[in-house]
Amino acid sequence: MLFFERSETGEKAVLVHIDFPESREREDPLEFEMLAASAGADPICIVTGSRHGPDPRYFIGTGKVEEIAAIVRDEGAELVLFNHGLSPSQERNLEKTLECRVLDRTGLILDIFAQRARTFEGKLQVELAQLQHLSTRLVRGWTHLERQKGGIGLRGPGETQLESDRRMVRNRIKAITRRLDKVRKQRNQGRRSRQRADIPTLSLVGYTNAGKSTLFNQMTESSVYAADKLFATLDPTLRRLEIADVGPIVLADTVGFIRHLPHQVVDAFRATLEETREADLLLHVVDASGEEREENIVEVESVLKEIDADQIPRLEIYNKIDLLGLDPRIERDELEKPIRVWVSAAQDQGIELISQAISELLVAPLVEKTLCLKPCQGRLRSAFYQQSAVVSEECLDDGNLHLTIRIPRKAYYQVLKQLDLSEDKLRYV
Ligand SMILES: Nc1nc2c(ncn2[C@@H]2O[C@H](COP(=O)(O)OP(=O)(O)OP(=O)(O)O)[C@@H](O)[C@H]2O)c(=O)[nH]1
Ligand SMILES: [Mg+2]
Repeated sequence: MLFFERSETGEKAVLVHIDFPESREREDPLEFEMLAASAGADPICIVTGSRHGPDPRYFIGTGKVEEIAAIVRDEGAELVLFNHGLSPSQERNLEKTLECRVLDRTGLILDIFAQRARTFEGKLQVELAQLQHLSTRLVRGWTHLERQKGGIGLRGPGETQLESDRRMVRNRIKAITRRLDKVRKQRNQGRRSRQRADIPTLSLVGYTNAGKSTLFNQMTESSVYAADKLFATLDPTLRRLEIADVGPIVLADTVGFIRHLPHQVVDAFRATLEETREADLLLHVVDASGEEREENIVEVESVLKEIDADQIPRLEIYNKIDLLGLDPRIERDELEKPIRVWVSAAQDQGIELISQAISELLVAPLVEKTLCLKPCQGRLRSAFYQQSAVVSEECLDDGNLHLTIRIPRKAYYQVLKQLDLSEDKLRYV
């Protein structure tokens, strides 16, 4: 057990972290401390231990339960936080014995989400996830809600408080789901019109606290909430900006990833991830100074795979180089393609290199060709003129025409499609 220096602001909390040496999913006690602080709790100490597997009744052994109960009593703690998922009955048994509120890792993360959500959609999503988490905990014997005497009009004839609580939760879940569907439809329409306008969308992704929002601010010179807290951003925040040689793009800031994100939460944040899934380019922001750098990269990559975003081209942004004493630079592969940009978002170092790399990656490859057109292909000729794609033309004696064009690949294929032509029907010089 380890006592912390205290800030004495939030709710006094005892943290519990158990190591399961045989399990693959090992949580990090330091990250847990940051999570607790991000939720606004005031951690007074962390109780650690090691087990082969969780105890079915209390998750931890009875010896540990007594140890924690003593701390709760002596220190007047208001909250016990577990760095693990607890079953509803474990949570209930612990609350009864410790005589104190108990929150598991999912509950803790949801609480942070609830405090940070900014947009209507984000708030709805968090509430939904919280209700879903709560509904599994509304079972007989849940003492907090089982007040036998309910108010008039609060319950139907013969209905217990528990049943009416359940019904209320169910109805609320339905109502929120309906509203979310509506909000999502509207957002999809926004996305579709962006696609029609052919504006490339870039999404900042990365482990929580990597510096995505700070970078987003630097790139857009807007002020989005950035803070040294986990999950500072919850809603996809979109801004339009101009990139040289590319034109307008839409940049999206997204919620940070974290190891073992509880599944309810992943579902709840599908909207944020959907935005990512449809991006043209992902900027993967990495805290280059972080001790867990490699593990975090692997974690982010695996989440991207989970949401089917692993095929999207990637540019890595290694951030916080000021802490490593490095200079900003673009790192390239053997074909000179930018793969990684080293920057400091907070110190405004290397931001222009990011724009340069984006521009190199996004500028459409050009088609530069000379076509031999027959006199009957006048429509094709004028279509290229309409696109300002014609560099020169030369009339031949046989009535044919040599047309030299220079046009972005995408526009080239659009022209062919418009005229219902396939490439192999054309003659090149
Ligand atoms: N030293 C240093 N700190 C940085 C740099 N960029 C960001 N930070 C700090 O890192 C912390 C996290 O930054 P955010 O921009 O909120 O991180 P984020 O990735 O958006 O985090 P979430 O939204 O929580 O996922 C803040 O305290 C920033 O000031 C940098 O280049 N150097
Ligand atoms: Mg952020």
